[in-house]
Amino acid sequence: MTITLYHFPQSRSLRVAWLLEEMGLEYTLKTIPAATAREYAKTPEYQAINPLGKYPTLIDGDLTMVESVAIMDYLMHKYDAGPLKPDVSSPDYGPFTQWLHFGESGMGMYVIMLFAHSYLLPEEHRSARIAEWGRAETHKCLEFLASGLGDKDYLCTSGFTAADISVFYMLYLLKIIRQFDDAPDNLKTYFDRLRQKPAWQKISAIEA
Ligand SMILES: N[C@@H](CCC(=O)N[C@@H](CS)C(=O)NCC(=O)O)C(=O)O
Repeated sequence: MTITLYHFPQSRSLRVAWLLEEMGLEYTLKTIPAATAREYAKTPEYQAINPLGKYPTLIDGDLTMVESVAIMDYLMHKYDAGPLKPDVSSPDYGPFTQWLHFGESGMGMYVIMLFAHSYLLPEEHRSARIAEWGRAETHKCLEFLASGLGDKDYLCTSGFTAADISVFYMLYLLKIIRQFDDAPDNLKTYFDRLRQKPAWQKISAIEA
């Protein structure tokens, strides 16, 4: 079976690439340069595999999947995730599942609203009210995450898991748009700890 990941640097495909590295799976990375990613997403070639025109897309044999966290879940169930996914019998399993999804479903909308209305959109299309709403809701998410982390090194008591990869991506986006400076101290230390991971260093160094 050949795994192929369509990757656009700085996008959510980083989550999947990081997990593939940590799991030690063989895969082909199709990196689409950031400058042409939107155009490439509209081509018949890419539309045939992802009509939404988003990244990531994962192909595993006959299977094509979108949605970064769903892809992570799939990979961890299909292949040996080792300690990256606590066993269902472990007390960590519930928190693990919560944080894995919180990274996208819980935080994603607020972080993206803040991202879009303070950074991504042309200034004339930005709304200060939406940015403020996104900032306030993101702040709540960060406080919640910080209390879940407490004084642990990672979200699960067992150690580093895929849940850390999932939430890290949102912290990374906040860092890019300079909205992470007021984050709780334990989250800042956590972010610095995660970005030292060799697999993150490898995939985040891939040029756009
Ligand atoms: N919920 C989806 C979101 C996918 C998504 O919005 N990806 C962004 C990059 S992070 C994208 O492809 N944006 C390009 C565009 O919207 O044109 C996931 O987690 O995979």
